[in-house]
Amino acid sequence: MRATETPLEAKLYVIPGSHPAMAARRMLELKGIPYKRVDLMPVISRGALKALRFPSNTVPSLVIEGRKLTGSRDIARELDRLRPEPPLFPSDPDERVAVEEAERWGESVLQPAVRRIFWNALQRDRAALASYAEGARLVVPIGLAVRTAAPIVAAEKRMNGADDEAVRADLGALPGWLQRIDDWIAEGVLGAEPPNAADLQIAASLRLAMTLDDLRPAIESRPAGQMTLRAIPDFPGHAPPVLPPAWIEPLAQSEPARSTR
Ligand SMILES: N[C@@H](CCC(=O)N[C@@H](CS)C(=O)NCC(=O)O)C(=O)O
Repeated sequence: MRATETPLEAKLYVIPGSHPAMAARRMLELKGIPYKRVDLMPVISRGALKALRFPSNTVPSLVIEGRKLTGSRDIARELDRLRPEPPLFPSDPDERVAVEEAERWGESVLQPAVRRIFWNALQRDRAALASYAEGARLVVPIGLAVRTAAPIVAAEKRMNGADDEAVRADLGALPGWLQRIDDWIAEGVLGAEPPNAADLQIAASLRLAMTLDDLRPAIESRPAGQMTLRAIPDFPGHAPPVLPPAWIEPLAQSEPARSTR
């Protein structure tokens, strides 16, 4: 915070391992806004946020200066309004349009796809769940939360449409999406320092994807993976390979080291 800036008070509601919630955390950190984090259990979070009268029942939800906001994109805009430096959006109108388009795509296409892949993978190996709650303060002990998580994981898989067919299609589309992100980096829409709102939106999803050993090799060595690690260096959680090898094949073929391009 600069000497002339008024202190801001913020409380951020998250679910451990939530990628859009991580995007919001990084926005607050980059702007130097201290915040209290409230960790919620998935599914149960919905009732809690509704009872707290947020505009919607998903995380990230934020209370700042007495205002209640839900959604990573709304939060980015409000934080830029309250604390303009460093900006999350470019001041040049054309550049802003490009960043907003990448941000919108990141939220509406990549974010739900990574969520589907995540819940499908975690249903195959629930033991990995505990690693995503590292450092979280839940109302029940983490061990107990994980041991009793089967209905929650099943509900997430159902609510997010994370069935095998959808996830296989997501994995088939992922190489093209990674190329699209690499292209945005080459064009300068993404990848500058400090990260903009689209960097954080997209990096949060790729960072969660990189906690899955099935996906990390295809992402980490590309410009998209490097941008991700710069924008979001730390993300709790790790899942060993669990997805059927045939599903990963399109991704393995797209790994730069094996590419013929
Ligand atoms: N697109 C919204 C979506 C947020 C969203 O769906 N968040 C998930 C966690 S990643 C959530 O709150 N899910 C409720 C639940 O898991 O019960 C955003 O970017 O803020």
